[in-house]
Amino acid sequence: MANAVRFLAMDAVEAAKSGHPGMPMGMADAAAVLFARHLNIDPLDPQWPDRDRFVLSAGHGSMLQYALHYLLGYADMPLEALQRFRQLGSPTAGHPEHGHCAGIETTTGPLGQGLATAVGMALAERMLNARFGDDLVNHRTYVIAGDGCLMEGLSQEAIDLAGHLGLGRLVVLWDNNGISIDGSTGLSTSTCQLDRFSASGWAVTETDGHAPDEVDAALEAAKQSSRPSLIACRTIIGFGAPTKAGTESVHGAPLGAAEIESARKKLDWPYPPFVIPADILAAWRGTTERAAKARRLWSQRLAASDRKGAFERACRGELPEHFGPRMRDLKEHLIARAPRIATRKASETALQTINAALDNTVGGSADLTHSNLTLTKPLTPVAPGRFDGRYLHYGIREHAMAAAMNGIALHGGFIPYGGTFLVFSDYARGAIRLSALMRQRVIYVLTHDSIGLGEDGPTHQPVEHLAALRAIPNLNVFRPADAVETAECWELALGSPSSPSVLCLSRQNLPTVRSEVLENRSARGAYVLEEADGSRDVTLLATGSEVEIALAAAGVLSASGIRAAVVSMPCWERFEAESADYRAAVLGTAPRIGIEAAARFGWDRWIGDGGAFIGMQGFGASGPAPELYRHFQITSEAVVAVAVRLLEPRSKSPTETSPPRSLSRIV
Ligand SMILES: Cc1ncc(C[n+]2csc(CCOP(=O)(O)OP(=O)(O)O)c2C)c(N)n1
Ligand SMILES: [Mg+2]
Repeated sequence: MANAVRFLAMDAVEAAKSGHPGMPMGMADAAAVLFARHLNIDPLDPQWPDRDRFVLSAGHGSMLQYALHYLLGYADMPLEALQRFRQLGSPTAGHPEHGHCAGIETTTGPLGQGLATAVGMALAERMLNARFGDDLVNHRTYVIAGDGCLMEGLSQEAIDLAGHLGLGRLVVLWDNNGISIDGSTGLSTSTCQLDRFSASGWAVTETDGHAPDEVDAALEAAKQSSRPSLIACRTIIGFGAPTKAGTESVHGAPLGAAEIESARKKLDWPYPPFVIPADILAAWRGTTERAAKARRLWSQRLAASDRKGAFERACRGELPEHFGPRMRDLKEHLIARAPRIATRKASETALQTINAALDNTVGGSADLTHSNLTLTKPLTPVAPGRFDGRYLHYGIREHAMAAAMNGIALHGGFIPYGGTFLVFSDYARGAIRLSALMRQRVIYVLTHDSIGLGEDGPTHQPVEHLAALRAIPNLNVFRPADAVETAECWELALGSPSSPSVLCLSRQNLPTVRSEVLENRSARGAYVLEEADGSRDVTLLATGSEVEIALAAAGVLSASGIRAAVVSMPCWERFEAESADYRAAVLGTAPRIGIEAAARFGWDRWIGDGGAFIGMQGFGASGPAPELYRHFQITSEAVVAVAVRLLEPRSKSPTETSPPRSLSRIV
């Protein structure tokens, strides 16, 4: 049965003239034991909520999983899909892509991500179990990770977190083949992985990955463990390839016809490419009966359960009907009070309503709870053995927090949100990118969003981060201007089931700029907050904390007879999705000035020709926030001066039109 996996992998990579045969060939024996004897998945119902989760963290070995899916009989994995491995439009993408075919629980390929995502899945399983009990939620999360996954720094964060929380239903099979792309892993590591996992509280065992009974026994033992388990499987990469096995040459290139022919002789596999003998295929298909039976029993328990409705609602992840009205009440309350508060504080206020109205939000922070203001009533912390909580102290592990949130969202049952400083989104970026690629509802609460954080200085002041996040497709980057917009943006983030969101929030206080709550105005991404009195001379475009500056500048300009409109742009992505007519009406035809305490990158899309930008040209500095705004000339005075210059008659000579010295850095 393992040889069936091996030859399908060899043949598919050969047909594609591209791919990674070594890992599937090396791990075929261990994976066959896992899939045939342990993993509870039913190809006839791939979405069964109580299925075991399988994560191929070593995503380059994708043919291992595709071959297994064909052998198990997944309807969307016919032989033709293997024959079209890595071809455009085929479900057999180069690396496993969530959503391309059933049973791919998460997208993998960036090494280490699968392992950290699986931690989130294992956590979600325990949390859902704490709510619905063993009858409805009682499954495991299995990972196959390679040397590369374990070398990545992300793995340390993930291992530490899983060990601390005691995620006993997480089982990692390590493809311990001692080879990566450059050659022996000895070129770059001498860590004892067993000691490393053990030090973080994992149960560890070593097996011969080509001895099915040893792997079987280790998996059996892992099921009994209350700690997460590492099963080191000593394997030979490219097992069965006569001349190339055990070397880096089988990692990521077709073996070639001659080597495959010799492998057929060596492993006594006298069948043509892509042909699996009927008895072996039948044996594989027969293995699914174990899980199918478990699923049938589970369905009976669900049907008889008085929690059926609640469980199905949790799995659907829909927002309850009372959510909209409660948010509306909150916004009306905010408008009546018009608080002058930081948007991080406004986010906390919104979360008080959200976390009370919804029972499936799971908050957290990477050790910045009191800065991100992410913890509200009625959330209590999740802790070892205490999975009924709804708040995660992720520790100083931004990347694992983001990956774990992906895992929680993918698992289902919860809506995860987690906080850190915006500047440290870089530390989580690999996983944020996957949230977007996988279209998961993960919400990032990123506070301290500009030089407005003040004294902590340039290491903590994001400059290029808004641009970098806006560059990620399918990621909504929100930067609300006040408490009302913050509530609106939270509502939009929660109401986007197939997009992750980033909320960029200020540390410093901001006035309430909105005075009505007729509709969620942030929903269109940008809108005219204050129209000019008559036809516009200039349009001021701003986000977040700089909307206040734009409004002040518009006031001064209008007093001197220059008609300025102010456009608040809390979410560029949503604005981009609006009709061209709407965008044109909002942006207007007058010269435009973009104002944002960040890099200019991306702003020219909105400013167009003949406009100007006021923001950051380089890194920030340490000092009180108001002084920094003056130092970097992100002030209403600067906006006014630039507007005046823009509106000067074009006929003047170049020297006359050049800006005053003090403003030349800005324009
Ligand atoms: C984050 C990241 N860095 C680099 C790569 C490129 N890459 C793909 S596989 C691989 C080597 C992985 O070694 P190992 O996990 O031991 O896989 P094996 O060669 O044993 O199949 C590398 C560097 C990647 N996919 N992800
Ligand atoms: Mg390896």
